[in-house]
Amino acid sequence: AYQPTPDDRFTFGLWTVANPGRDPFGDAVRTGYSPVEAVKMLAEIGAYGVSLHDNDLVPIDATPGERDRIVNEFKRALEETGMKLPMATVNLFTHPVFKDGAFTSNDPRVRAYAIQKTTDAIDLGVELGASIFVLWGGREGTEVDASKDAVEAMKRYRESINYLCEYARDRKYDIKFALEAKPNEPRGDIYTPTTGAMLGFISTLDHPDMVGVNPEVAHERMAGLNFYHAVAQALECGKLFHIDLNDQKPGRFDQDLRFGSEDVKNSFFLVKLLEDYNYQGPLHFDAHAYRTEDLEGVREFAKGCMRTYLILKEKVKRFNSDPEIQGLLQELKHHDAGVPGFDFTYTPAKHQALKAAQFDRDGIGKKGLAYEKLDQLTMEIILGVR
Ligand code: 3MF
Ligand code: MG
Ligand code: MG
Ligand code: MG
Repeated sequence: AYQPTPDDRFTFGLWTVANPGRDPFGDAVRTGYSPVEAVKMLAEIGAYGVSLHDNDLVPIDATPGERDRIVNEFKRALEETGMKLPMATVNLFTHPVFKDGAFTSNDPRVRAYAIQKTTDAIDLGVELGASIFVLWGGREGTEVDASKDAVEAMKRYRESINYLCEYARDRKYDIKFALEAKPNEPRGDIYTPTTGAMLGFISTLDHPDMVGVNPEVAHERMAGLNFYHAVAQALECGKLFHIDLNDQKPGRFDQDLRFGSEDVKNSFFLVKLLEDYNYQGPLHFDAHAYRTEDLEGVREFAKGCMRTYLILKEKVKRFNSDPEIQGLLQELKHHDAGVPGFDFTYTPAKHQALKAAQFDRDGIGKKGLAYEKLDQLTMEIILGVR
């Protein structure tokens, strides 16, 4: 049981299992999996596919000949294992040229280079079969607000995303963009810091239909937000194009912990949301193994991410078919009779009905809602005794 298969659509960033365990205070502790090794290992443990940044595969200074050799070798690994590559992205954060931003840099040469690098990365992604292109603006922000007009920065950001959409349309690429928000790290503050802020930004683009979001558990939780709520909003407006699954303690540096290893309850509601609403995109892990681990530990980490998702998926089934829980939820719906003549859409006549309605304010306010019981039953399902 809980053995993943490609039908489960689990994917991992190449950078996740390649992660060498470096941190701001310590050196690499392991040589992570190379791209070809990662594809083979992940295929063995039942994943569906992988994703990549351009430079996870092709070094930034590769010659065109080297690029083609590397890409062909990687394609062969995908073919041999049957692994897919549904998502690609671009690294606009490692090289010093991006130290003060990419699309929002004050320097037009940096902005132009960022667009050049991104369009090349889109070509690479499409060549490898990607239909989703993620953009995480890790360096799009500031420490020194005197240095950059934040209004101007939004305009530059919009101009760049509009350019990328035009490029994809001109090339007739079957690709959509997913914007990934993060409140801070590596910048002191990053622009459009939450999934909600991204959704607002998207509605100002030239081709909003081509652009959605890629929310990440750790990123919303760093800011103390409820990730389940953030994803629900994105899903409800048809913008959940992709998702980065991991885990995180609130208010800390970006920990990228194994999925479900920290906040089991929020993870449960996240899985419930994705399953109940039939999210069909990749279930993508953007996390890494603890710094204590060797390659065997990295493999255990990857297995654990998928296994926990499948366990929580089964818990969701239990929740959805538990007679006592469903009874409580049913009772909460008994108000559905509502108010005669009023259905929450405005017409002058319906508003007359609303104006005339009598509400038992005190009675409604007094009645308990039995949420203690509901939550305890939910916890007992999660804890495995129900
Ligand atoms: C950083 C991230 C990034 C993005 C990646 C995809 C390295 O916190 O989450 O992972 O997910 O760049 O766009
Ligand atoms: Mg992250
Ligand atoms: Mg990270
Ligand atoms: Mg991410």
